[in-house]
Amino acid sequence: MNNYLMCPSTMCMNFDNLKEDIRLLEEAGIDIFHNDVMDGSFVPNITLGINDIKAIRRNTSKMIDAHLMIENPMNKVDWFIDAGVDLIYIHFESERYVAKTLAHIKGRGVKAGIAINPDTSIETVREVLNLCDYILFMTVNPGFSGQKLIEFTIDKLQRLIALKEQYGFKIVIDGACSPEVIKRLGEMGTDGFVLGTSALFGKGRSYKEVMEDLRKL
Ligand code: S6P
Ligand code: MG
Repeated sequence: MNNYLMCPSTMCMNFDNLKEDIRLLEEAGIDIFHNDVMDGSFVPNITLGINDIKAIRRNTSKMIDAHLMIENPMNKVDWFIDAGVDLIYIHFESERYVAKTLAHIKGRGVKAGIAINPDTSIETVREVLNLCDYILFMTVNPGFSGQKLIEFTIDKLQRLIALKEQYGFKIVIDGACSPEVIKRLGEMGTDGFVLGTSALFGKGRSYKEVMEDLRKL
């Protein structure tokens, strides 16, 4: 059994029956609820907001994150911390004061991380790696579920994995994490995966059955 951090993407959940869906995912052995927050400006889509995250928080004691795909997150991270998230990812391109924002998040006792877009180089984010507890490594352009993995990101992933020991961060992959991708990138040294339509949701089987197979990869 692997112990990858398995992070279901909550925007793929059944919001008609949120409480029960959370319970079923917990029972299936997931680790972190991954909450995609989009503002329709930084990315061309709008998804979860503060009230959705508060509802998820009320119904689980598991770790929950907020993946902020919004402009100028510095002004807004406190809203998410007050809503009870345990980990916040911000995008380097969305914020003028990245280090200051990461330090602020950590100062409030919450884990912090950056999300690295496919086009963003490690050199661009190098100065803030020492402030990151987690890195959200994007293998698709942010905005939508159900996309195809962008293959040229894998070379960069290899180089980021080589820096893990020096900086002590964990790497979570976001986008197109199918069972094949989880096996391949897990063997390379990745710590966790966001589970969306490629691995977990809409498979016509219970979360428990699907997760049992994913744990064997
Ligand atoms: C995309 C977002 C992701 C997706 C997830 C969906 O902008 O950040 O978290 O929800 O990647 O997974 P899949 O398997 O449908 O690509
Ligand atoms: Mg995400």
